[in-house]
Amino acid sequence: MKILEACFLVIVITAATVNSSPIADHDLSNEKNVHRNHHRTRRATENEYRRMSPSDRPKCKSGSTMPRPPNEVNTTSRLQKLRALFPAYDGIKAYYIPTEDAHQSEYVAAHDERRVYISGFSGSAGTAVVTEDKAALWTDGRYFLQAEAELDCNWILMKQGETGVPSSTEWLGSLLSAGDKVGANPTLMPIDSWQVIENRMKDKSISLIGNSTDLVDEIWPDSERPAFPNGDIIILNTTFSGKSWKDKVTELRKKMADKNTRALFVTALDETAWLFNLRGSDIAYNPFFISYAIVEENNVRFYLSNKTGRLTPKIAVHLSTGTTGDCSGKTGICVQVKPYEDALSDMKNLNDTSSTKKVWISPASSYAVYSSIPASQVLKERSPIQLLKAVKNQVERDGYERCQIRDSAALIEFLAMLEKDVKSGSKQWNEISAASKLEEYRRMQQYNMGLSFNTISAVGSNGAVIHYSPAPSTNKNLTTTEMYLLDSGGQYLDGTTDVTRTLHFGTPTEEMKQAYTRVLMGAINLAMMIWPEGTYGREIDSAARAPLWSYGWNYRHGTGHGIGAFLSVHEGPPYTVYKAYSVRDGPFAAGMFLSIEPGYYEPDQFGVRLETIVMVVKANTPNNFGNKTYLTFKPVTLVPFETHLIKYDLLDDKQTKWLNDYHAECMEKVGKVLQAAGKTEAYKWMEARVQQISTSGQAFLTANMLLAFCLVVISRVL
Ligand SMILES: *[C@@H]1O[C@H](CO)[C@@H](O)[C@H](O)[C@H]1NC(C)=O
Ligand SMILES: *[C@@H]1O[C@H](CO)[C@@H](O)[C@H](O)[C@H]1NC(C)=O
Ligand SMILES: *[C@@H]1O[C@H](CO)[C@@H](O)[C@H](O)[C@H]1NC(C)=O
Ligand SMILES: *[C@@H]1O[C@H](CO)[C@@H](O)[C@H](O)[C@H]1NC(C)=O
Ligand SMILES: *[C@@H]1O[C@H](CO)[C@@H](O)[C@H](O)[C@H]1NC(C)=O
Ligand SMILES: *[C@@H]1O[C@H](CO)[C@@H](O)[C@H](O)[C@H]1NC(C)=O
Ligand SMILES: *[C@@H]1O[C@H](CO)[C@@H](O)[C@H](O)[C@H]1NC(C)=O
Ligand SMILES: [Mn+2]
Repeated sequence: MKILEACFLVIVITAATVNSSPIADHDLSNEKNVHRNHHRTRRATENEYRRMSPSDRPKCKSGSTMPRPPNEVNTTSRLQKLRALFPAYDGIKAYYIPTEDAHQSEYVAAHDERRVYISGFSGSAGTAVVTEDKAALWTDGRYFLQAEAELDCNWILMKQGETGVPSSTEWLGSLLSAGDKVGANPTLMPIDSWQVIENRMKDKSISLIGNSTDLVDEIWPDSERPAFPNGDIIILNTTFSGKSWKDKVTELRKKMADKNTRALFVTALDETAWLFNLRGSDIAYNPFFISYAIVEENNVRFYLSNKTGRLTPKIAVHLSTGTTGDCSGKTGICVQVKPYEDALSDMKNLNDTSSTKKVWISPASSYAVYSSIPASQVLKERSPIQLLKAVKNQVERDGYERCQIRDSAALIEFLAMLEKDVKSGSKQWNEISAASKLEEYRRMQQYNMGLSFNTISAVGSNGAVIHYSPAPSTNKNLTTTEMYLLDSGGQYLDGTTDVTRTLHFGTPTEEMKQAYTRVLMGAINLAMMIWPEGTYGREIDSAARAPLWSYGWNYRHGTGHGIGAFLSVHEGPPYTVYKAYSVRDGPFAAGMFLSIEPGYYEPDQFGVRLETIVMVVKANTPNNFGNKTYLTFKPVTLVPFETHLIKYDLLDDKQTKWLNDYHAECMEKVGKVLQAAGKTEAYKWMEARVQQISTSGQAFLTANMLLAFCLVVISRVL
């Protein structure tokens, strides 16, 4: 349920950077401008904020006879219990409940779904604020309908981005008085969010305070709360990771020395998994284990729960640690394993006023981590692991290409079978049954470790809902008249995949072909792009949009995201998001992998998205102005496009050549595998799609035919 739009970080990024998230920092400057320019209207607005009430919502109006949706959650007693804790919590008047876990993970374990528990709203983005007599939930446009249904009539639904909707601090400002206190768990709130809320409320003399007790944890009975995950942990062999954890620690220490730091505090779960060459199963679709790490000049500490004894003797050997995890009597590099709960107190102990060296933390750390030691001792900068992880080593690159071939083969085999059934009508498929069958095909592949996100399997109008994920209530049958958008991916020991293809099993309309072709042209344009090193994704994103823009079309999501090596399907840097300036961005570098996924969505009719994973490689240019390396992309996802959806006459020669080369490579690498495995149907499906097109497309053929006709006529005349 959390993973609804797993594949849509790109949209989340856009939403977080462009839309007004209630607590995002970019919002702050907007708010200042609003205050300066519209000072006179401010009082009236504040009164309106104060009067906002759950009865503004249709089903909650007094006398409403609308039936209560079955997914609505009665939160009356939960809210009562929460409010009862306010007096002991230094007399706070309101409490923030964010979506995040302590590691700022994209997806959180069920155990950490505090905002879902308190509000009943189960979407992946939102912030709840509870005062002594009101409760409000902020979420963005993807979730208005879902929130309206799930929130009971204790809640005000704050529709972010709609006019007249206050930010959380504006709302609190209208309700509270000078000297009042607002509480939040500093372990769950990112540094920026905390500081933005704190600064905005300063004007009103309202303070934000933290307390090591989480109020939702206090009221959530163990009997109702999913347990702390404690999933199994496996060792990732260097035949897949390409580098031992010891070498990674050595590299990190060099980066730490360059920045004059004495310790690195590691918060992100994909970073601890990468660092120790371990993979877990605490979070759906992500091979992570809930943990922290501290790397210092002379020791390495690793914090995680061992309640289920998952730290096996094998892992102790892998980490060169004693079975007690304490490194005593060990010579050489060893990982000290400590209880998860000790991480923040150990961070506090890094406070060393005598040292000139700082402690390196990521800007994505929680405010609790940041405030553990004096700000003067903190270097708040992108974790050095981010870049080391994003630039894959040679072993990872090779593994990546191999897993993409297997994954492409699985998808092709599935699509060949699906098309045959849908066209012949011999078997009825729907969005859900198709997604689960595809999962079976993936799971049969070597090294498969499950899916990398919840499959987006969308027929017709469902494809136009960007965050769509099939559910029994919306499930549609596959037909020969509607488009089918399929966005899916797998986890493999040697890599992570994410691929989208859009299909039509009958005769598509002109508009469908126009949309498909323009999206394809955009994908090809970006894939062919050559740029000097140092370029950011946002600077070349428009190449993918140009064929849509020229037709007055566009799409409301980013064009690409980095992807992990048996880690998260979304990782940064790099990101390719037009106009989005995010601290998480970084320039493209050779050896990074990312998606290229433009789309077009015709509301209530269909959606088109084409997503291919590419590797950043050195380009062959005649010059290298500025002594720079010039870079380009090499596709590694190898699934052919739909020939009958392409209007070849729209493609220029270079685009056609790219398509021809791509299809030849699909045949060469995946076709071969299918043929060798005797998968005749799948091989034939491919063959029908990889026909080489002459470089001026249909137009060229027509001209040739005309010329031939003329020659015949002329020769007859002569
Ligand atoms: C919600 O639960 C409370 C008791 O906790 C009950 O009094 C109330 O009637 C319930 N509300 C609805 C709408 O069912
Ligand atoms: C934190 O809040 C809880 C719950 O209100 C309270 O019991 C506890 O004493 C508070 N702790 C501190 C250090 O104020
Ligand atoms: C790693 O893989 C190599 C080659 O397959 C194998 O020989 C070795 O035993 C593996 N190591 C571990 C710890 O599994
Ligand atoms: C983890 O738990 C197992 C089983 O209880 C135990 O044998 C092992 O020593 C523990 N490891 C650490 C590092 O605590
Ligand atoms: C850090 O240590 C100094 C000196 O021991 C102390 O005065 C200060 O309060 C500590 N800071 C924090 C945030 O714990
Ligand atoms: C989907 O197909 C099933 C099985 O043929 C059929 O029972 C059902 O009515 C179809 N649903 C729709 C919405 O057409
Ligand atoms: C580029 O590199 C060449 C050879 O290393 C050097 O001679 C030249 O000065 C450099 N040019 C610039 C602009 O740095
Ligand atoms: Mn993607």
